[in-house]
Amino acid sequence: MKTKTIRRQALFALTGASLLAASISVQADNWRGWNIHPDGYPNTVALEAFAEAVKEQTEGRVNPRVYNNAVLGDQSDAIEQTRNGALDFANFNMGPMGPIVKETNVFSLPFLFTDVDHMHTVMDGEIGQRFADALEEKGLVVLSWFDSGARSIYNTKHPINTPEDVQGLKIRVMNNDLYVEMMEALGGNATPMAYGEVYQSLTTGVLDGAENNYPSFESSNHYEAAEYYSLTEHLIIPECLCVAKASWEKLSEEDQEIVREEAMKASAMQRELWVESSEESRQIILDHGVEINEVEDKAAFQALMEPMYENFIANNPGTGELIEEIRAAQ
Ligand code: GTR
Repeated sequence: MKTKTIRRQALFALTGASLLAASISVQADNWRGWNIHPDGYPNTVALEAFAEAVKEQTEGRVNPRVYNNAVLGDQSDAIEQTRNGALDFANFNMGPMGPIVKETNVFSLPFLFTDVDHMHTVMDGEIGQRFADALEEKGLVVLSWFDSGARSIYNTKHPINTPEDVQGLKIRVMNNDLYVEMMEALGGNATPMAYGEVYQSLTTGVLDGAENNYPSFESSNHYEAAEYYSLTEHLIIPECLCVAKASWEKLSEEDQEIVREEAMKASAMQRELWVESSEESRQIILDHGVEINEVEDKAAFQALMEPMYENFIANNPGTGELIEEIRAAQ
């Protein structure tokens, strides 16, 4: 009899505890975060540190979880899903953002920034804030800006030294018409494709090449298929750490402050890791036997981009001044 009562009391206590747990988890914002990169990539490490710190600092009120390797969908889908609040946060590249937030297309103009430091100066200042405002109007609250180095062309055929070397190559580009224009101006055949499909397309010969920075060329294993990496450095594209506006607005001011602060820390961490990781990736690629070449005459590539700039400015009023402002912000 006695044992039974104890058991019943224990059962009751257990039910009470699980009810309490259930009510806590109802109150907690369980955030789902989209990430295209694998484990160990600088962005992944920074996003995971962000998730952990937010959970700790908000005492579990916000509980973010990062889903790696684009398992929640390709980048263009994920941007839409975050805009409509189906996903809560993400690290997005401004390339595939262009078709959705038109203002960000300016970052897809080749050779816009002179180097990565220039990009950071612009994004961390007043001009960057204007882009954050444009993204917010489309449902994405920018918390901080990440690095994504400079993108260069790699392919399975030969080193690229001049635009003539690009002639006829089937090159994957990110999902944005501006990259089709860019590649065609160089004489290549542009193929827009989701990141996750590129590896197989390179190994089966559907593609001759693609373009990306060191850490992505390495972590995607594209270097196993493409043995020529030519440092065209034609695109330097900022990335954001952003939150769905719907998720953001549910937070108290105090929690918004915590989340923003942790995102700034994550950005500092990502930028630092980026530098180390680029060097490590370069070494892995070289050890594998990939031929890396400097491109001496980048001016020849830049000259072919002039019509693209002219079209862009003609089709997007006000961007001529903006481009000049960005260029002057050194
Ligand atoms: C990476 C970037 C990703 C994605 C990818 C791609 O460098 O970080 O967000 O844009 O390139 O080429 O699709």
